Amino acid sequence: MFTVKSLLVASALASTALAHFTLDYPTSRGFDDENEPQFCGGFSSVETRQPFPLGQGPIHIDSHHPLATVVAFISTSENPTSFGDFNTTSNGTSIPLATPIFQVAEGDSCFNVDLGGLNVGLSNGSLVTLQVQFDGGDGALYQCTDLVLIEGYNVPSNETCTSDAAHTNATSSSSALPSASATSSSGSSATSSAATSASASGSAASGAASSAAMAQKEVIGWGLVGSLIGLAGVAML
Ligand SMILES: *[C@@H]1O[C@H](CO)[C@@H](O)[C@H](O)[C@H]1NC(C)=O
Ligand SMILES: *[C@@H]1O[C@H](CO)[C@@H](O)[C@H](O)[C@H]1NC(C)=O
Ligand SMILES: *[C@@H]1O[C@H](CO)[C@@H](O)[C@H](O)[C@H]1NC(C)=O
Ligand SMILES: *[C@@H]1O[C@H](CO)[C@@H](O)[C@H](O)[C@H]1NC(C)=O
Ligand SMILES: *[C@@H]1O[C@H](CO)[C@@H](O)[C@H](O)[C@H]1NC(C)=O
Ligand SMILES: [Cu+2]
Repeated sequence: MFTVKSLLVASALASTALAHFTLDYPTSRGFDDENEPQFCGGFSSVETRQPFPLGQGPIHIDSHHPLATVVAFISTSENPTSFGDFNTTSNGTSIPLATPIFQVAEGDSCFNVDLGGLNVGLSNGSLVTLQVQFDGGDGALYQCTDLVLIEGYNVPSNETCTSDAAHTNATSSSSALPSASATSSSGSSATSSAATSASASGSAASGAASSAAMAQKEVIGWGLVGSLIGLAGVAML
């Protein structure tokens, strides 16, 4: 029994190790480490919309990986259900990425977006969903937050970026668009915009992206092993 208990503990630890990154401001729809590779981190419904500046506003994330590649993009759909909804508006206008592709170190990072400046017709009161794509070497992960854009909205003063990671550590310009792979709504094939744009710009991030795909399978494998160990434990108890 002692061995089984050890295995159960090991399985719990393996799951905890998947706590890849969190979106801390604006508040995320939700966080579930196992589902973070999926569209919107597995949270597919719109949550309470938070006020957010129509002009420059800050986004806070917390990375649990030594080095990660990050990009943010928005949907102007009131209920986005696919990566394609983050690519074009309802009338077919392309939506630029909300940030350059950039890198962050482990821990808290802050970066600014200027959603009104994307020139996709946003104005005071516009409803958008912002999605952050993060790749720390074990595959692309996602978090979403639902916003209502307010002209002149003042964010809480402690949320203002003291250093803007998106512009300090950019590996590409922000003119790239979410790419073809963004059609898929499955997490694994949706390494999407960041990976494609990064390789187009010749960045080292592309290598990271392909090794990330393999690493992601490894993570899924560990999840299965964990579940099997868990089942075995239950059966023996
Ligand atoms: C589509 O919508 C955008 C934003 O509202 C607007 O600027 C653009 O002119 C529209 N384009 C067409 C083809 O209707
Ligand atoms: C923006 O909209 C809010 C309500 O949605 C309103 O209270 C505010 O006055 C508007 N601001 C401007 C500059 O129009
Ligand atoms: C700002 O303050 C709020 C409320 O005290 C807190 O929940 C949040 O974590 C703080 N944000 C930062 C970036 O420290
Ligand atoms: C930029 O990336 C480096 C690691 O490449 C990291 O140490 C640094 O903190 C990052 N800067 C910001 C503002 O996140
Ligand atoms: C995204 O927009 C670009 C540019 O308009 C287009 O080439 C691409 O096919 C679109 N991808 C999706 C998934 O809609
Ligand atoms: Cu991770």
